[in-house]
Amino acid sequence: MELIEGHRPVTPADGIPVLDVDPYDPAVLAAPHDYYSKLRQAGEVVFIPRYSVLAVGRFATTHKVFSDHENFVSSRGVGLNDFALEPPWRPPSIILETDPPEHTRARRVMARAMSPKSARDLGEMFRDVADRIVDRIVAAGVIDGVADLAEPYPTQVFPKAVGMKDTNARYLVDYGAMVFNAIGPDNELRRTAMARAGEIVPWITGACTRERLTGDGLGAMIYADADRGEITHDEAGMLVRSFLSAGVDTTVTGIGNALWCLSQNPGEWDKLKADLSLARPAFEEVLRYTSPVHTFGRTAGRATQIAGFPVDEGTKVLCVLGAANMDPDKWGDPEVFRIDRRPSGHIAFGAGIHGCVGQNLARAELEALLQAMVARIGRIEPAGQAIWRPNNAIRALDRLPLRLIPRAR
Ligand code: OVV
Repeated sequence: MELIEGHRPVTPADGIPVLDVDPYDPAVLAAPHDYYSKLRQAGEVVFIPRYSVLAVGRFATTHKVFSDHENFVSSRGVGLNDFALEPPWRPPSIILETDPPEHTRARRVMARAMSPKSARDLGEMFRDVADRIVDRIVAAGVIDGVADLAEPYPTQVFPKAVGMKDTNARYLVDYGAMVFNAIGPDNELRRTAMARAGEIVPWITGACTRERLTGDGLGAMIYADADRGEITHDEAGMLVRSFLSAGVDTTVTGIGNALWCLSQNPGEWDKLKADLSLARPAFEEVLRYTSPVHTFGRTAGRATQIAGFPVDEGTKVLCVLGAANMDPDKWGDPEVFRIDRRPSGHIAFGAGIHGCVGQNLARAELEALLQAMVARIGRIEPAGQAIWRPNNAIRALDRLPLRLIPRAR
């Protein structure tokens, strides 16, 4: 049978609305909100003929499908390719692209490495690096929020946290772009990112070996679990690869998006300056408002249903997290960025057994950074046009010109 984007084409059940849109058109990826509202308005679940997939974007339904690991599996890939039909571009992740019971062991090991205590222990290092970088950008005055802050900070602190002996910020960011573009169709974005694979993948694979890791980082914790027999040593290497796949581009994006939100909403920045305890809630609102991971998929592992409509086994379902986090039925006024909204239950980190296992670290990184910024910056002003960097799974900025006005001391 002819496959579409590596999966079996489906015939949608009677009554499922058809949405004639290309969610992976760079123009849609750069400005997705019109697509998000059409998706939510069309129905509980829609059929997108261009890719022969179902898609969900209303909050309740997206949450339900995304966390229903029994009916909607991850082991067949969280992108358009069905790993049961075609081999994936790299050996599948043993945490992202697996189901229980295999998933459970890997998850336990990773959850321990990135526990709240682990995040607390890393706080001082995060603060030191944040202080140094923010000193530098305040002195510069006019900066690119992406090149001068969003990329340098995570690409310094995260390899340190993992315990990488040698690192390469560009490779880490570009590997992230490959991993996340690979979630989408075989389009220009994916092909351009993948063109770098020959150079980057061997470097990444090498960086995951025990010899290239210090004895005191998160990577060493994973290998120690292998020594104890909880996982194999090969699996430890695969989990270190997961750190490098999921830990860099996501936080780079979260930081860029946070700077964008705060520069566009000076009143919210003032609120944060007046009350630093809003640093964490502010980041949650950035996550809800911008959904750094905008879309991940699932595959119906058996015949099932969505909102009462029958769904065939093998159906790919796009879970549009960005649309769900902007659903007015859930949030009332989703278009308003309010740092004290406390949007508990947003699904920017996903939900259920696959919910982001690194979220404690992401929050700790952002808290340290926002603290360093509040201590030194009075105002953050746009200094030119913000430009988005389209990616099949991530909503990230490419350029963010900013003017930083130092805080009066
Ligand atoms: C893109 C992504 C997200 C989460 C986990 C992984 C990758 C992984 O490689 O495990």
